[in-house]
Amino acid sequence: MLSIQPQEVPLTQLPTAESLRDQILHHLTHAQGRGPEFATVFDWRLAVSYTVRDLIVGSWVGAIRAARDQGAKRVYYLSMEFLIGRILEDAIINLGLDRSMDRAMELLGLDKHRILDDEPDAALGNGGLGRLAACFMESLSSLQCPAFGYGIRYEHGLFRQRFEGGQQVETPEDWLNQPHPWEFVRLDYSYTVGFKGHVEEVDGRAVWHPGESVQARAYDTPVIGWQGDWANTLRLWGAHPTTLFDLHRFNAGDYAAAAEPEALARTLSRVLYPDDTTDSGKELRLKQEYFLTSAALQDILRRFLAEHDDLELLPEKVAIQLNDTHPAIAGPELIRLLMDEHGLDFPKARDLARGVLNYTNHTLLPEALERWSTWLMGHVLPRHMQIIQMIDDDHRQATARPDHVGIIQHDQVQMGELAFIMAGKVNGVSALHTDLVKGTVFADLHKLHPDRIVNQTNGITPRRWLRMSNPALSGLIDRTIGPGWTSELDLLGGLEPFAGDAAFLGELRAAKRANKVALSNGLLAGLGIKADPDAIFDVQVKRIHEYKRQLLNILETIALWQRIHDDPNAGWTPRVKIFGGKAAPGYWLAKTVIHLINDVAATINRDPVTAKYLQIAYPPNYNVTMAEHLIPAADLSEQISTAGKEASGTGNMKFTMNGALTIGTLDGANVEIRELVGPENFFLFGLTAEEAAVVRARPGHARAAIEASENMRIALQLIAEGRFSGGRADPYFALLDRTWNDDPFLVASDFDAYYATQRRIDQAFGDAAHWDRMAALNIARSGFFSSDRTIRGYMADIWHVTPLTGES
Ligand code: T68
Repeated sequence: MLSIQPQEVPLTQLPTAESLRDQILHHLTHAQGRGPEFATVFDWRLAVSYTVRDLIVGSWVGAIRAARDQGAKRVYYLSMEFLIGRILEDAIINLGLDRSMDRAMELLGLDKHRILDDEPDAALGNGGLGRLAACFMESLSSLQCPAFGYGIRYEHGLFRQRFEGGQQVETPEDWLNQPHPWEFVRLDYSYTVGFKGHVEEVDGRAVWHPGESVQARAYDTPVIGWQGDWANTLRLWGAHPTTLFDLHRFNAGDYAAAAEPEALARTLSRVLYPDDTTDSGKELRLKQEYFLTSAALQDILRRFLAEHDDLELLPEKVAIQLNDTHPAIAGPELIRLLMDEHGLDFPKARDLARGVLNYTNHTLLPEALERWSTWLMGHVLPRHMQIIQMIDDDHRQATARPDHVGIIQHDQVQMGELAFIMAGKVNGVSALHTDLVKGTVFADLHKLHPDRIVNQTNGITPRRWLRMSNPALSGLIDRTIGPGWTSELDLLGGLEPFAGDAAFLGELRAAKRANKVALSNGLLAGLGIKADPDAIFDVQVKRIHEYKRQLLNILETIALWQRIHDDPNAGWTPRVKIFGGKAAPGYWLAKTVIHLINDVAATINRDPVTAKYLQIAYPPNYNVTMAEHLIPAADLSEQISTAGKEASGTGNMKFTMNGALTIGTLDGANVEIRELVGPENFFLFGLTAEEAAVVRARPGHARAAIEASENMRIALQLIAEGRFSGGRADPYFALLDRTWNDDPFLVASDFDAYYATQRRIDQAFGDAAHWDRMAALNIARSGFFSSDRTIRGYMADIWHVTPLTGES
């Protein structure tokens, strides 16, 4: 037993600038082995990071000890993606060190921005789903809820994007080719994960003999909460070979084959799949999903059994959240561990598994619903295929369900159905989305289990997305209502009376303008684009996908350009259209849209007649860090997905909180944003989800809408003439053909409403006082969209956990 007292202390007193300076110099010397006169920016960044890290570990170890000592229920968030971005500045802010660290860097003669900018983004995710997981981790710590995030330590995160001739080119991302100061490798927490092989029956019990295996090794990163009192663990698994090297094959001269075990293992945690909301169905992806899930569940059971000796207590002590179906193999895996390793019978194992597992659905798009052929599942995970069959048979018998309902359909394992059937609770991510989940994808299962589906509208952490990324605005809010909003975002409501206060609105405008000037300077330096800070900054940043309708935006831009060009003196409101986002490398049509935006930008930006009124910027390689610069500088937020297609959106919330107004459809969380900020402070357009379904079913809907819309015809005609592509139209034939003849996302049917709403926005922007008032009300009423509120909802309705209080 422990006979010595713990040495680490939680941060009760903030260090002074002088002590930070000394610690930085200490780490520079002792961790980096450099004197200040020889140190590179990288050396300094690591020294600063270690200094900050030292101030986190006390709370971290304390939090882990408190949870263990109190035998607390733990929350486990299983996700194939954690889109973290940079860590250093976030940690500085949450520890409350921003001022003293600024001063410490000054004392050392360091340029703070150069140091912060040296850190690569941890880009271990594609988009919203991965970023949500990162916001949730931060809120879990800020709320002192004992939790672990489990994911994969991808060597290569989401690819880097550049443009060549306007087209997307992908190159590998390489964040781990340099030391990563935030992680702690735990060689003592390693688990074997098997694949393939066969199942044998021994004395009536199944014994799985895997044909391949790898070792999952834990790499831990502390996630510090607001004010530094609590840190949870993000545990990412790295894959390593179980047998290092095949010496027999090596000695026989077959050097490549000798290294095979290593090669197999390393591919598992090598690279993040870059497909967002599409199911690529590859064997490696299934293996990655099982690798994460099995390692996490083995770790969860190990921790549970170290504290409790009765497996019956599992549901009381463990809550597991499956972030989409990607870790849905958790149901069969937990049953397998409980039956094959701990000797429980199937009904007991099933009930315990259902007592701990919950599932979040993030999409209704049919192409995103994971399905694996029973052949592949049986080949890669033969024991799990047997258990899936048992779960499905058991559910059929228990519910007398219709034949078309169930996990296995048409020789495919449907992971959504598997996750649903094995979950205590299933949740959607916005009110509208949850209703659609109940009414469409899971309509039959919902009828059989009417209490299972609940809603938890997404949220974002105000620490990163307001306090850190928008110091100008957060400073104003602090001065106006005090800093309490940072942890109780509803306090932003206190700004409401100031929406009529000219002095406050003036400062709000000044803060926005400062952010716009900074962005404008960046666009000039990076892209050579002259963005007038007094123009509307109109921003659409997100993955490029047909349903998100960047095409609608660029077609409107083309039509507008033509109108300005025809009549330049008609009093146009200057606009800068800003796009950002990546397309999945295999998503050809999305890549065509990127090409089109870049082609259109190149033509329009050099038109001297319209230059004052319209500029287009598409900086490459949109990521979390770029979002942190773009969102605070936006006047207008584009949330224009086809109604019924965007499950929630979280970018929409970030813009609202930063005082941008939204042009949007009644989709996902836009619906709730509009209700809360007030319909008069939101620019709504377009078909509803119900209307969209009706129009989509009408043959020739796109052609009819195009024929009725002069503006849309102008835009399509210019593309067809090759006006943006050197007289050649062939790059866009397929896109035009699809727009005229298919248009599943109803760009044509919503075009005129969108164009007209943009012109209303031109008018509204001209009335600065009124615009500022609307912006202020958007901020004041955005408190609901804190991920603290979301996490409190999960804690109360799904996990049944309460926060802990720190040291026991
Ligand atoms: C997003 N989904 C939703 N998926 O599109 C968005 N998918 O509306 C929602 O706000 C967000 O989840 C959070 O709930 C995704 O981001 C993926 O990234 C993804 C990745 C791999 C496979 C499938």
